[in-house]
Amino acid sequence: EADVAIPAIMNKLPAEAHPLAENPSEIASNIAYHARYSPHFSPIKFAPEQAYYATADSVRDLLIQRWNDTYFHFHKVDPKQTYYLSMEYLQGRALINAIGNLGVLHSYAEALRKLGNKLEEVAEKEKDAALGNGGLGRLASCFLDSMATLNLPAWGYGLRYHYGLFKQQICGEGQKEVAEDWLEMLNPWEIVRHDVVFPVRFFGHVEVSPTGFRKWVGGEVIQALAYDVPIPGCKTRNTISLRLWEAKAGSEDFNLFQFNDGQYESAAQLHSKAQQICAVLYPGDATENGKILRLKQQYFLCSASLQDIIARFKERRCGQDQLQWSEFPNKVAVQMNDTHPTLAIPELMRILMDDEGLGWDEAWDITRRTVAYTNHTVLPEALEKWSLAIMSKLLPRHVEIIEEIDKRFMAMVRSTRADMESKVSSMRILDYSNPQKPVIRMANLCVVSSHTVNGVAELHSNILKSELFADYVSIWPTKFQNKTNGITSRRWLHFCNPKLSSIITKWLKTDEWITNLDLLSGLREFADNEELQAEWASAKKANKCNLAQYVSRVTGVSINPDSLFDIQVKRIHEYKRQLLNILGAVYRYKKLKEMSPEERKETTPRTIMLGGKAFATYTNAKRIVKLVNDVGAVVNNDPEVNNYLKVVFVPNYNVSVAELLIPGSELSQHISTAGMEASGTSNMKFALNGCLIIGTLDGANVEIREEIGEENFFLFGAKAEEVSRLRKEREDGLFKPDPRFEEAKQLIRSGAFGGYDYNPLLDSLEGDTGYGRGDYFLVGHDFPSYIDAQARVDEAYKDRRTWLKMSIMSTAGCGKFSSDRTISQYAKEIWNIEECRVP
Ligand code: NBG
Repeated sequence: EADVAIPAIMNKLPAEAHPLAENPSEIASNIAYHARYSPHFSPIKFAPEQAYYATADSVRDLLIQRWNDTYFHFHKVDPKQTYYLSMEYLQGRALINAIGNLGVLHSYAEALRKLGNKLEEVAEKEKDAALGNGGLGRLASCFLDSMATLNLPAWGYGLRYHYGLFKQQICGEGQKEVAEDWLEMLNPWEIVRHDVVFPVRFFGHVEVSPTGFRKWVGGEVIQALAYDVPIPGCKTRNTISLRLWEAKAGSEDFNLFQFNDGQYESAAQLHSKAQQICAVLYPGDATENGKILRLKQQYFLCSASLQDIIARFKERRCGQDQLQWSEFPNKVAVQMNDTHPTLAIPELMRILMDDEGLGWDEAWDITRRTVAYTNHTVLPEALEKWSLAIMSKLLPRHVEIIEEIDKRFMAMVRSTRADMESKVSSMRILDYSNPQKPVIRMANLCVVSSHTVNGVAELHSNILKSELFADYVSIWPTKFQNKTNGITSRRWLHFCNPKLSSIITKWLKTDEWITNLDLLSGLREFADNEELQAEWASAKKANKCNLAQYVSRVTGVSINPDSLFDIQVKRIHEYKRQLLNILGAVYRYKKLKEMSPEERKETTPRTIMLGGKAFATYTNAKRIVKLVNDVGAVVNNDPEVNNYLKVVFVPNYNVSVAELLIPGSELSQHISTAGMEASGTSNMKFALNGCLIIGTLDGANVEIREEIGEENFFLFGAKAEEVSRLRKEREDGLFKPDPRFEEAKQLIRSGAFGGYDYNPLLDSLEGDTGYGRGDYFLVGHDFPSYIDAQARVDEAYKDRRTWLKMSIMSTAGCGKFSSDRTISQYAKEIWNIEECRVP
């Protein structure tokens, strides 16, 4: 009772609204006001959950004011503006980030204290906005933070999924997926814009007028309704928008006659179709229905966003007699985050030609100058291909436009580059290699139609230029760029690791590093300093204890905060090689078992933590999750070794879990097969928090190692340029497995970790099974050098001072990996936009 009643202090405080309060007393009375008059709860409660909503409501007032100021300022100045189109955003929690960026974190903490609550406890009540799946979605969220902080006129567009991806539960069978209920309670961070609604058509047919004018008609029309999530910049008033579209049907689509006749389902048919569109991220696409739904989602995002962009372009030009469409690319930059928003290309063409009456050449010139494409993967199975048949059914007019782009592209190559005739069939957009089932290659459509194509780390961009897109490079040598990914230092150091953050501020004598991460290099001169090392170690220890508590709460496993915390968290995928990690853990277990008690005491105690979601239909990934859990169950309960080794699977990895894991980590694993991880961004987050990396020369690891120094990085494994030769050797039977690799596999096959049949999973590491390409990911080849690198880790950890120095050097070398750096490069080198700061 005591903690649910309104605390006396709240009755003493005037429950007045001071919407723009920034001092603790006014904030407290503002929170009290929202607790009483916001209608979400029965009135007398003020437990942390209600306190969270009242607090969020009060922060929202601040955000809305700044959002309005920003919108009007952009409207007045009318700068060129970027629109970032992404199917995914992994926003995580918003409260601490918002009050932190607004510069009122301490005032809010104080205000809540006055009201008898703790900010950390209140903040814990927020559910993660998990509208994404992995690095690509989190990158989009980091980018928004940087766009706002850099005062750039830039916005994000996405979809408002009701159930996100899924929530991962771990049970005896391994991973279980359940719907993510992040919207179950109200979401205080969104503002519904009932006046921003656009119609989006599906199916139907193309009508041709007597003058040859083409128009798409009929089919079903769903409404896109805008929800704005304000994104505050750090140390600025600028607050931009993440506009999320919700699908709905109108009252005119509700058949009252049928409903009263008892035909409830058919009466509200369109309403239920609308609901399907924003139900979940990446619905299963094994069936044709599933494919149509995914394509609907993609088109829904593109069409609604482009209509909105065009409406704004017109609004800012109202009063002008004639719209200068050629001005459009000077005012609008559209960035496609991977191929999911590719339909923005034919949609812009369609609107310009069919609705605005422009001719092909003019529409094409505008489109090409407007759109740019970021590639995030070279995995062939991840490069989207859509069946022409399905696309024709759902978007008949867009297929005409895509066919025309394809035709003109081929004609251009043939007329200007006769030498490339043999390449035309692989470069063109439509793929007729199976004439019964032609497909549209979305990446090819992006490359042909964009003014700029970029990769996300040096190595990845080079692979794009020399392999995946090599033929296009010979046609358009200047179209391809690199933009190495980055992360926001606000969320990924300053807010998630306040202890380390204060130490850094103290030693650098400024907190400027929060918006100028290069300043971290100033820590290098103190890397040997004993006092800094002691402070550094004590912050790490506190974060480890915090993490240990969490792990014990969610898994029941108690872990030793003095052991080496070794973490690998990311989506489960064979190329990311969680299997290498767990085989290494099994090998370590076996060696510990073989040791005498005295010998064991000489080893470095380890806690190996893994986490990540496996896609629901990806069998081997799910087997890996189960294997980690099964190995943990045996190792953690083995009294002979469990003081020296624990293996823990951390369930439901998401942004908030990352915010706990990363500050408490000492070693993290980024061990993908070289050439396969486009960049990785968690590698940057770990390194920034003083965690050392064991990794391959892949993705951004290469640049991280360059920046922090090779002596501070545990390197192993094949290099990207060796991979195809090694695969060939493997196919030719020339591969000789290391006995340690055989031992580890054998122990699993022997049933030491329970009765589940892991043979199919392990077989993927042998001959011609799994991917059908026998250990395609080269786990066997890299295993011995991985084990050797792990031995170097164990040794290094015993030398506390050297380890601390390496840890400080990691943080100090991470300046380059600020998303502020990445976004300023996009702004200058791709978007051509400039700062537009609210006065
Ligand atoms: C992912 C890559 C990561 C990369 C992120 C962000 C996709 C398709 N790609 O390596 O696998 O860090 O994108 O660029 O999700």
